[in-house]
Amino acid sequence: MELKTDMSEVARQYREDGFVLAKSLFSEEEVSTIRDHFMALRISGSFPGDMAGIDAQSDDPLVKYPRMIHMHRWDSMAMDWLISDRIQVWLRSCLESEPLAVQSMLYFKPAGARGQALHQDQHFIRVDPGEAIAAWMALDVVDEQNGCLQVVRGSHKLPVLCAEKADTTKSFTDVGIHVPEHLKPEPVKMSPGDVLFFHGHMIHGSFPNTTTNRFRRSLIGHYVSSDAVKVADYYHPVLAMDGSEVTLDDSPGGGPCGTWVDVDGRPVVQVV
Ligand SMILES: O=C(O)CCC(=O)C(=O)O
Repeated sequence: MELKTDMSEVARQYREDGFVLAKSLFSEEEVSTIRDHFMALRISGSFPGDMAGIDAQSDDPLVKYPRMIHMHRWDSMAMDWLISDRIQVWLRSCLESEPLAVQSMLYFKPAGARGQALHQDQHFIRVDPGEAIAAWMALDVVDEQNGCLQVVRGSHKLPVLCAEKADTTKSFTDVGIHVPEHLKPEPVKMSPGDVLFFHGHMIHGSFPNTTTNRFRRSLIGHYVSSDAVKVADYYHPVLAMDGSEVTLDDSPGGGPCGTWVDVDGRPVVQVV
């Protein structure tokens, strides 16, 4: 008997925790086609945006397998996935409105690769008004050993926090945010074809891939809600879910951000 997902429960969980997991949204066969396609592309040469955030002087496995960015602008498989019906259904339930697509990415994260410091996507996307959301699909079994996604449950209720210098021995990006002791990141173990949907304010990132022989590949889409008027320049052109372009204004970077302050012995965020 086919078990139907209760989409009102999906919406409730997303609002409560800032993320929700869609198990087996794509089949093993679909995932293996996507994985083979992007591995072949990666091995074939370089693409715009390849080395973003990576120190090319280091002997880093990510220099050999840098992430791909905005592939949907030149690759139909990426576009098909980004605006696929199954992704749309979950996005609509989480956002409770129509989504607009702003980015695709593919992380290869080979054995030994650094992770990405904890951050909030809204720091980069700057959607205004409205909210950002990510769809993060595992292309391998992902666990703590190969550097699965780490999420801070409930942190989507925080404002955008001020970026600080990240530890670049563990992160390929050099900015991250400080997370106080009481907000522990938790690992999200996933199987190929599972998709994690998470809020643009939710603190997330990943730790290094400490295995010697396993990739941690993931296909990622970023979206904003259709009440958006502005997004950061980098995310244009913005697409409706039928692939047509939607005109939004540029959102300036460097808006207000929050820092942790101590109030009566409790850490709280103060926006400056
Ligand atoms: O996959 C990762 O390690 C981080 C991905 C991420 O930060 C994102 O998709 O926004």
